[in-house]
Amino acid sequence: MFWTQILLRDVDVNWPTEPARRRALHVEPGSSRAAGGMLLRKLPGVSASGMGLRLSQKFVFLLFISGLVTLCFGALFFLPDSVRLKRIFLSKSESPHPRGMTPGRGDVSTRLRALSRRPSVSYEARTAGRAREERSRARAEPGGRARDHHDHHDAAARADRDAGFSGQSRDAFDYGKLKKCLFKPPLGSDGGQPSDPQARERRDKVKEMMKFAWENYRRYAWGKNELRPLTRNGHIGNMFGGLRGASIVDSLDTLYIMGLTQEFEEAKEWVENNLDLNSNGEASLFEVNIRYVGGLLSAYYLTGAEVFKKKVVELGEKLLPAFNTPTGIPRGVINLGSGTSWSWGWASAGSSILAEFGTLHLEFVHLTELSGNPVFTEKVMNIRKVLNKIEKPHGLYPNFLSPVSGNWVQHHVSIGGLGDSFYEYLIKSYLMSDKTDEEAKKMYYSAMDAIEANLVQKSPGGLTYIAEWRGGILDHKMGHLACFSGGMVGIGADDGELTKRQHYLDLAAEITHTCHESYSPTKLGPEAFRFDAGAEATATRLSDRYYILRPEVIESYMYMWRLTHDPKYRQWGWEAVEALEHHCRVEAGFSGIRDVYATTVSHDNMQQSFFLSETLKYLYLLFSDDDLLSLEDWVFNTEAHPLPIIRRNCPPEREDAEEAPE
Ligand code: DMJ
Repeated sequence: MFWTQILLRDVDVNWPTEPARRRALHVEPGSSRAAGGMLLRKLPGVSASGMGLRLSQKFVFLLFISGLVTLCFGALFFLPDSVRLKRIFLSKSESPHPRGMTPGRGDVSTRLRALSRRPSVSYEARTAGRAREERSRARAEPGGRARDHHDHHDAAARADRDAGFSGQSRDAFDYGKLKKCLFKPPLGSDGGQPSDPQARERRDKVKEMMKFAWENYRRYAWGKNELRPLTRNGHIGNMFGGLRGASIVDSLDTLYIMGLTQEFEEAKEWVENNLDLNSNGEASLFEVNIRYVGGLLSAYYLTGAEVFKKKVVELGEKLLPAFNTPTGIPRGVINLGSGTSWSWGWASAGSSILAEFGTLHLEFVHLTELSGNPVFTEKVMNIRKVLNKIEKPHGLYPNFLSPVSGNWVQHHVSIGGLGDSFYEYLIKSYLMSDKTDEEAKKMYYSAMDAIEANLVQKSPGGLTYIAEWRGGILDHKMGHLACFSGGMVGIGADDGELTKRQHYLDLAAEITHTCHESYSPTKLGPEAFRFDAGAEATATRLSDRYYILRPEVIESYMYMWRLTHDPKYRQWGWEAVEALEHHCRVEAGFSGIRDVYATTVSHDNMQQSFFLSETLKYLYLLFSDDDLLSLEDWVFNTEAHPLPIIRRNCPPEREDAEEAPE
């Protein structure tokens, strides 16, 4: 029965609830699943010998018998390699999935690989031949690989998927074409050096901060995930499933764009020789994706160094088993060694978190780009499908969803923690697709309508904020995390309805202003601030007063600067630099602080990897010219790793151009 269930599940990635699954195993007239159910039935009026039957009855009986034989024979193809019968029917050189029987979505081959984790050499060798054959067939088709977003991977990609990708030689991703089709060189005409002398000086200061943070990490915590700057040692934690070097991978692109060449080379060498992906711990799918997958992707796109591509595709494959749920909505935690996945213990009723499964899209689409393997894009497109199917209360997306039933588990809505980057990835998916992903666009602007109608509020003091929603009741609180939304609403302004563009830009500016207001008196902001009981963007609970070097407010300054060139954003960014220097810089690195309102500072002894990846990068970009990682060419993932906009065709003016010069 087990393999029958696999076969049935394979047909429909949106596998229904447990009772529905049980129902589906019984006969449904006209259903392709009926054969299994027929076995359980007696044909009325048929004697055991089959004698004395009417012609039509004989015909039905014969049809049934031949169907049964075909089914049994077909089933042999899905049995594991070691099953003896299969060896009788298949010669050694044949693929276990002959052409025409290649599993479709849901991908049995992936599933079986996930169970055994290591595909046998003979399996890879067998399928690689087919992959080559299909690739050449695909190339011969008119339009070749670059036809369009949805079908360009076609047969070649399907075959490659079955063969497994990492470590194999395959048609190279056309890195030269990517570079050629950028409007601007990634590092700008002069590394983004600003002409304004004050901005130049401030940018140099940020670079010095990065160098200081990096050197201390290197000295005291090299190879560990994060630096503990007070105790001068490394922190590993339990978010990355045994993976190490989170600060290294998160820093690669920051070091590169800042021109810290020697540091970048060291980091690259570490990735090459020491980033061991064969770890066996429990990882957060979300964190590994945004930091490791995002960091490696950016490093590849900026430098073209193959090592990053190879590592990132290999890592991406290890994340796939998390999607093996009845709905295809991934669970939050995955063991990178065994592929077993489960939900966070704290997530109600085994649910998955909106901000986690909704923050995979950009990276997974790029994994498909680099590997040619459509499975990554299929997985995230299926998440969309599930989300589009279910009813949304007042058009809002609650934060908890069951990966089993595909239903919301609790009606808590937030643009801050648990929800945040889901919304961010909708608009960024649209932008990253070169504005072709209309579905993402539609989802983003409808979500914005619902957020504006239900969550956006004005405080008595005139501050605009985005409240949280608990089953219809507003909680007048905004988290530091929610402050990314100033930038998000800003970058989405241009593609909104014509009549709403200015409104979006104003809203973005108002949110950013509110978040800046929360940054007093130390000029660093609390984890959460409130707008009730007389509070105006202040933390009223002791437990909300900490600051862990988070980037979101500065991120919004950076986007608003690029969109408006209003000098106040650079000024606010500089205030943050001074505050970081004053309150967070210690002898051996930067540390978060426990209370942003306290006059005597208390450090939390942690230099978060996102401080190097995001906070310092956004500050550096804020004081740089706009052509450094131009928004015309790049979209930042939620960990500030730049990913290129995917252009199916070069802009006409770049068609015959040389590669964008450095
Ligand atoms: C980062 O890892 C990412 O920005 C994520 O989206 C939210 N939390 C941290 C920074 O605060």
